[in-house]
Amino acid sequence: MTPSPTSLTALSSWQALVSHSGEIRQRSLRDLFSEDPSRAERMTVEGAGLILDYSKNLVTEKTLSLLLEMATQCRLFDRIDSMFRGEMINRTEHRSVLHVALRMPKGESLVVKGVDVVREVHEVLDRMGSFATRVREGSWKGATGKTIKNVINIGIGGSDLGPVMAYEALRSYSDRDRVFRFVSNIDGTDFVEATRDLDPEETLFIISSKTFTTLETMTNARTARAWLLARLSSEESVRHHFVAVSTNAPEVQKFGIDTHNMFGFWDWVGGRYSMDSAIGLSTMIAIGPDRFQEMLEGFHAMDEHFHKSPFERNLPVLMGLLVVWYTNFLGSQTIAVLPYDQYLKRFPAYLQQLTMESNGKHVRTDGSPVETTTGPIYWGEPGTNGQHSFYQLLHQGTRLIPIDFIGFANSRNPLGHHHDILMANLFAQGEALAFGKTAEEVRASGVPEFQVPHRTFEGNRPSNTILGQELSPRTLGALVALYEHSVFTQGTLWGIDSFDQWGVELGKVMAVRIIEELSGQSPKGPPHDSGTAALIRRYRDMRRE
Ligand code: G6Q
Repeated sequence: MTPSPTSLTALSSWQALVSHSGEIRQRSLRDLFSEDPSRAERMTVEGAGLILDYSKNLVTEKTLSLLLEMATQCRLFDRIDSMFRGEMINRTEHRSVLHVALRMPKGESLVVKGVDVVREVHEVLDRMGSFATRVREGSWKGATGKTIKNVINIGIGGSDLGPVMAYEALRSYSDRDRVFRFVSNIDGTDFVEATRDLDPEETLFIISSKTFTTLETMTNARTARAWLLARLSSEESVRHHFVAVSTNAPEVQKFGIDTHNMFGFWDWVGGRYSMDSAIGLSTMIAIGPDRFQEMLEGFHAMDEHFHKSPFERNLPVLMGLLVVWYTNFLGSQTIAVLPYDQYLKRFPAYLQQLTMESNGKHVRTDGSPVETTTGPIYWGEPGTNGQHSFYQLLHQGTRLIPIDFIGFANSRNPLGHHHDILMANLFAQGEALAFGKTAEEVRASGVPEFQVPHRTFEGNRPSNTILGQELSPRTLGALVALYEHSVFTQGTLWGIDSFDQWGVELGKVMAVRIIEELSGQSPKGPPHDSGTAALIRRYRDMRRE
């Protein structure tokens, strides 16, 4: 039987935080900063090459000590340690959760159920390295002897979002002689647009699917095979143009992919925690095995920091606790992630899965209802574009939206003053949001009276600033691990299983049933509601063929 998680709301720290939140609502960041000139210095921590300045949050020393006490009362350290030891903490799926083993250095060992998983990880990494090198050097040829110039990853969810995000983030390190594309959507447009200008003889498909049964991926994979065979009629050519990343060797073989060209991983790697496993094969081909290794080192450095640093200086723990603070005590519903780096344009989309699939849960590990609101909605866009769009609501809207600003001291593309202007905007936004502009200040600047309310900024809008040297593979690894572990911290406090995703099942099952009906088969199972039935009828009437 699954033991009941700690009752969060019964904890003394919870009760104290409830009453303390009333005090904090009366405080302003202006006051907190003017009362304590060393606030920013005290509330800045460093780990794995990243700096987190959390001073512009609606917290005092007391808030932090109560949040840290709550983490201790929820036995956060034991849970972290259980994950690192490979215990079966994903209880609803009876699995260990060992993405941290994917980035342990060669030579270390972690034995789970009698198997040294680190050794297995490095065996796969070595095979990936040889394959990636052959593609990069041009010695892996297509069936007609042409060099591979195009690499297309076909996958969805965790088998797509990480690879796309990492490719975009590390594009400046990538092999510019090759085209990298990603097909995920079942919408045929995705495949057609990704391949329309490519030569099948020069194209390699990586079919990335842990299960190798996912409807979208397998449909796209079969379409890719037909596209290839329309040019190269021999079935034999498939093995030159398709490789697989999967845990399901029999299905890979059935598809016609040589299992020598399959790169495996394990049931203890969750899809959304898999970009540093073999699912990262496209990343490795793009940036090369050495850079991929640097990315793993960045992940590992943050893992070590999370496992070994005291909570009060622990970046993921602090960020996770702040999310719980805003979500449960100050009533915020969302978190905005605003990277001031164009290469991170897909980072918010990646984080949406990581955070919301992990912590969008309504029951706890023992099946009992959660006691509090859980996973907030994550969203975002790169700065400065967002400033000319939704920042109005951040500055003067009626909602409390904590923000994570992300920026780097150095640009990968130094160009005149661009980078200083970019970073000036990041710093200015954090400052303006926190301190605003009072009516008196507005008046003093000569604004006509009728405009004063419109041009007043109440401030007190919280943000974190995450700063790194530059967006390198190592920094990216550390940044992703920072969010992975922040999610884990939040999930532990809420007592939920952050590693399952049962909520995506129902819609999948219902779609399969409706697919049959759209192709003319009579409905099976219980009747649809009248609205859905009418939509299906209308669609069939409107469809051209
Ligand atoms: C992630 C989820 C989910 C999964 C996709 C693809 O944590 O499990 O997004 O990654 O459904 O699954 P396959 O890799 O099995 O095709």
